[in-house]
Amino acid sequence: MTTDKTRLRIAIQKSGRLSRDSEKLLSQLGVKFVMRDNRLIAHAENLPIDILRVRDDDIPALVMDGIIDLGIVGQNVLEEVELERQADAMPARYRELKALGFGKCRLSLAIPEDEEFASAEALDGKIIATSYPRLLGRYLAAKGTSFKNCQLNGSVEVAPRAGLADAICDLVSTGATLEANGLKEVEVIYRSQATLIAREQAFEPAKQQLIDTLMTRLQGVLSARE
Ligand code: PRT
Ligand code: ZN
Repeated sequence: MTTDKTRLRIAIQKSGRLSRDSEKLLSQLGVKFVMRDNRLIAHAENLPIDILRVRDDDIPALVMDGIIDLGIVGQNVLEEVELERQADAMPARYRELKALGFGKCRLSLAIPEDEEFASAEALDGKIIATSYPRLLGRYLAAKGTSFKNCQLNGSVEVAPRAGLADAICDLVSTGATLEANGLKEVEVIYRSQATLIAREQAFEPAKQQLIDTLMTRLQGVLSARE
């Protein structure tokens, strides 16, 4: 299956914490589609829309490069990629159309539960394991502090016990993962939820009209939830 450029392309997470809510939201916006297990692309049956299912980490760059028109992604991933691309002088612009109210979590500093926490500044020069070194770096830099990066894209919570890091900076929702690993949350550095983004470049009139229709419906869906 291929996708044609005149159709509106929307990227969502293929399989993960945002997938079900993203698919549900598209249905609520009146987009009719059938997701076949492993397919990358689903063509909407009733509108000129193609849905692309990819890793969440790939969504920001696809939108920033203008390859995809719209994307649904966590603000945490979006801003981390934005900072990374800015540092690499790559296209990093997009429009945030609407925060969606699901996928809520916080990015927090956590340390072994038997250790005292004075302040984020007291972590200066310590090794911190994280998948979000740029968000963490920005937060600490604003406090005049720096850290040694231990980049892990999974199993971040085991790093202190494994002797790899002094602290971690990871996503938290219930706190159960931290607790199970003998860690305590000491400072929230960023709050996140899923958000709808659009590429920066203007759309041709037909696509823009379709987006306007979807946005009007989205307002309705979000206010009905309140
Ligand atoms: O395969 P792909 O790359 O697409 O998926 P992924 O494994 O990178 O991402 P996924 O599906 O785990 O998360 C997608 C997005 O969901 C994240 O980028 C966040 O925006 C959002 N989200 C919301 C979360 C959580 N809540 C969350 N709790 N992402 C991850 N977690 C993890 C966290 O990393 C930790 O391991 O859940 C654990 C903590 O949960 P609690 O409940 O024990 O505190
Ligand atoms: Zn991912």
